[in-house]
Amino acid sequence: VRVLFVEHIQVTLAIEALSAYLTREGHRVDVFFDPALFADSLAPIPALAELFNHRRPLVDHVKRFAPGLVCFSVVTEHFQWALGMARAIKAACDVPIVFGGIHPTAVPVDVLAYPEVDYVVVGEGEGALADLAHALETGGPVDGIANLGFRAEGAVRVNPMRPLITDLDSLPWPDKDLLVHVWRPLYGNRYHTTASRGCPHRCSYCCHSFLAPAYRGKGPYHRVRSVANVIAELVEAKRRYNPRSILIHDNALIVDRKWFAAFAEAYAAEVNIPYFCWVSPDSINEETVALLKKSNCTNAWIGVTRSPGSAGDPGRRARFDGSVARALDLLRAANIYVVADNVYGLPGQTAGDIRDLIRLYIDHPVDLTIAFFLRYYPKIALIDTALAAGAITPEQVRNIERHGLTGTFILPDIVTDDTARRLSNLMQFASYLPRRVTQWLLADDRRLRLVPRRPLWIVQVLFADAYARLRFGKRRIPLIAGLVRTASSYTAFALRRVFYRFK
Ligand code: B12
Ligand code: SF4
Repeated sequence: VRVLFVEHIQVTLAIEALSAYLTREGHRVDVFFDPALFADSLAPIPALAELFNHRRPLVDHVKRFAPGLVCFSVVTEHFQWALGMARAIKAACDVPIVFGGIHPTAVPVDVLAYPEVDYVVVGEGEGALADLAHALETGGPVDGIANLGFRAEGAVRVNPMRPLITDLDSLPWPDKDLLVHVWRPLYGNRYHTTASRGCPHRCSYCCHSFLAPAYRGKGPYHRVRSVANVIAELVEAKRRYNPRSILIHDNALIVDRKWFAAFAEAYAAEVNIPYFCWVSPDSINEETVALLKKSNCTNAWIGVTRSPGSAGDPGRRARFDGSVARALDLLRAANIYVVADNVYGLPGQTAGDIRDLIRLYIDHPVDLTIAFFLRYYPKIALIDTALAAGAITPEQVRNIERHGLTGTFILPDIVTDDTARRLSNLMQFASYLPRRVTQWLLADDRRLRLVPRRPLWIVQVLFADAYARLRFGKRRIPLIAGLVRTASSYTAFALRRVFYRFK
């Protein structure tokens, strides 16, 4: 059957994975990319988003391609966008629409309450989507398809999930050609991939806190591709796209050290393109840093929730003892660009915790400190803690689950306390400011008022780039160049939309 994916802002691995799988099964796949201008949670401007909306071009595309199935991969904050697009399609043509991805997986019944959605797929989508496409093509029944949710006789039914795919090598590589004209300019010819599925950790604000229990009894949750399979994909990527860098999206690349040692050896020998990856503090030691360095890892992201030694971590992130500081120092000593990722607004987190983080970055500077404000996504384990602590109300939970209303991500709408806002800004500069200045500001709440309370991330980008230029020279000035590239890509999208001629 002809299958159309509708893609929102980012080129996602999920759609590339599903496209490759359906193509191998003999279906014809196409994609419609909506840059969703001004609709991103980082800079939403509703009036402009409406002006630049891509509903009409999408409907034209649907009429032209005449799909037998339209697919959306939905994260919570894009749920309303996806519904709007689905509604536009339904108003113009009679074609079945399926929503898959993390949001429908978490709350399938809530998603199916919307009439514009015909089916949901919960969990891993390959098998269920192929079964659905096959059933629609042959006119066969859909009601027995594992992982599928649908409406039947006035009620919603969600079938049990099939076992997880244990042999990831059996899957085709992501279909990078699908949106190569988008990801190459948008990401600066950076190739995205992943070597595993699942995660060994269960941080309470993350999807794995509810996905892993939901999959209990369905096979091992954290699965890794063989080194040979990952390297073969990257060698092919090098040949085909000659990427500037590779971004490995695994939640933690170094879990099995033996696997990573083999990967690093093979990568250095056969790929050797600079790469970015996520590491967890407890996986970092002299040996793993040497392997990262040897295999040409230039940027490492590391998740930090609280500073080392803090008691009781409501985020339940992986172990945080002295390993965080040590990991930061080892990575920096190896001349790897270190990005420290922090979560603010956790229930029970205090201004004192942010002060601890600032002290951490004074003593153990990093290249970039990112601070994201917690958002409650449907079914994450932290919701129970937050409800019990009165940090959110049952009505807010209902709105998140039913309508995908999660609030903003980068603006501290959850943190209303001015001191916390100022501290969060100071933390983002703690690695760049002279330590005495930071210590002076930190020592007294009256001095802290010199730090603005509004988010300063644009200023931070300028500082971070200047700092990187000093540390690494010209070869790595990642942020401004990235922002300029993104801005020019989106301007091109906007112009194309302005001059779009309706069919
Ligand atoms: C890598 C990643 C990213 C990368 C994506 C890079 C890329 N080119 O793909 C980047 C950094 C860009 C990113 C951005 C964002 N991300 Co992100 N990301 C992830 C991560 C770590 C892995 C996702 C992935 O690609 N997995 C590999 C693919 C193959 O698997 P999959 O996504 O699980 O898809 C399978 C099934 O879900 C299903 N499926 C998925 N879509 C569909 C569609 C159909 C029709 C069907 C049938 C099935 C189906 O089938 C797929 C194959 O089995 C997940 C956490 C996780 N481990 O899942 C978070 C995660 C998805 N991200 C999250 C968030 C919040 C975001 C952002 C909204 C952040 C932001 N404000 O910018 C954006 C949104 C981007 C977008 N348009 O989707 C949240 C979503 C939570 C929620 N409930 O919405 C997650 C779950 C992390 C978390 N906090 O728990 N992300
Ligand atoms: S380590 Fe990262 S991906 Fe894994 S559970 Fe924690 S936040 Fe989620």
